[in-house]
Amino acid sequence: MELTLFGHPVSLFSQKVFIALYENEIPFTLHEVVPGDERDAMQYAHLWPFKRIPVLTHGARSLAESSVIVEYVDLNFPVATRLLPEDAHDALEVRMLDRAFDNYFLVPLQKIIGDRFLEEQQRDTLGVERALATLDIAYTWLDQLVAEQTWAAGNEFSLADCAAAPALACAARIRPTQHEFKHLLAYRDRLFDRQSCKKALEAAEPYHRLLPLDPA
Ligand SMILES: N[C@@H](CCC(=O)N[C@@H](CS)C(=O)NCC(=O)O)C(=O)O
Repeated sequence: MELTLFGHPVSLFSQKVFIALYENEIPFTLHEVVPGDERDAMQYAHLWPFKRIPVLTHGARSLAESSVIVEYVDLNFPVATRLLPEDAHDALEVRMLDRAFDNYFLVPLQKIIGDRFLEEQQRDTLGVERALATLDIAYTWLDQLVAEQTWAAGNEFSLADCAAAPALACAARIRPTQHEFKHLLAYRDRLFDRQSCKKALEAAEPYHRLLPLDPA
């Protein structure tokens, strides 16, 4: 049974899933859809009416939400690198970190970039300021988290790192990191050197010139 992913190389949440799939060389077919494109969304809106990507299909089953998709793949495919630890408490820690990368990096980044597409009078200046403040807190939090460990949840690469790579790549453009965050920068280098992350992030590069990614 084939895995089909509705997603796009430039979509941050799709990148999280690409990294997980590349990490264990799990074959899949990418059904490329442009995020926010109404015509494209009609191809998967029957599966997920929120019209957000990524959406995965596997036989008769369909799943949405990037973290859930990664967990599904991790559960159902024999893998070399488990992205969720077997131990239930360790798995909770990974899920918590994954939520932090989504909610305090990716969502604020979406807010900042999304706002730049709006007409002047529609813009949400306060919302963008809050998103930038959240990113600054997230940088400080992450710098401490990775001060003495290789990956977000310790010594094993996990779902949390799959979320961290697109988050840090995009944040580096919108909110360039100050040099004082040396642990974070070293962690980011480790992520960017990892084959699965490199592949997913490089695939997004050609699309970046289409997006308003200037530093805030
Ligand atoms: N919580 C969702 C977020 C998905 C999401 O926001 N995807 C963006 C692309 S990165 C999207 O589909 N945007 C289209 C839109 O907002 O219309 C997940 O983890 O998959």
